[in-house]
Amino acid sequence: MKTISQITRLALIVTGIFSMQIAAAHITIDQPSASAGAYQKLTFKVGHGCDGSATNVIKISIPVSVSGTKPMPKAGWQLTTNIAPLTTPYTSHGKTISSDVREVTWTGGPLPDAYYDEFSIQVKLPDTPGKLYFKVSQQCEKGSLEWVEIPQEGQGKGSLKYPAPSMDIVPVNDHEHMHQH
Ligand SMILES: [Cu+2]
Repeated sequence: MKTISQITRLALIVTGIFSMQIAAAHITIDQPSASAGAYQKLTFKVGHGCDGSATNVIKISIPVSVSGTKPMPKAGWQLTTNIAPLTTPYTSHGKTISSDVREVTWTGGPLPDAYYDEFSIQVKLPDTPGKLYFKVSQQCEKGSLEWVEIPQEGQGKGSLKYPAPSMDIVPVNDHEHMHQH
């Protein structure tokens, strides 16, 4: 016969496992690392809604060090971009580029909490190696989640409730070496 306290303990364990799964299902980038300066596809994985509510808007902020962003259209979602002038224009294919995409928004769905989906962009990554963060706003039929937290020096990502999706920009040679195995 189970006592009340045993049942409570079991419930706590189940809740613990469940919240671990939630933590593992944040919005993340599928590509953990890529070479500096590379033209790279980045896939943002949306693992859950807002506290059970279906997702109907995903908005990605593009860091200033990232250029030439091209979002991938998705069936059932309306795609919009926010283009802003650049403080430092650059040259691409012999043309001067003086403005760039700073925000990409997919509106539609809705993507039920029980399902999973992916949103992709193609970008030119920064030439400087380091950690790269993309702030994402997830809006749902009920409520919203702002994936904007950036860990402090030495702070683990796991301690953040709503970490901004991140990736590592590695020196070109390191990355080529990694893929030779
Ligand atoms: Cu999560």
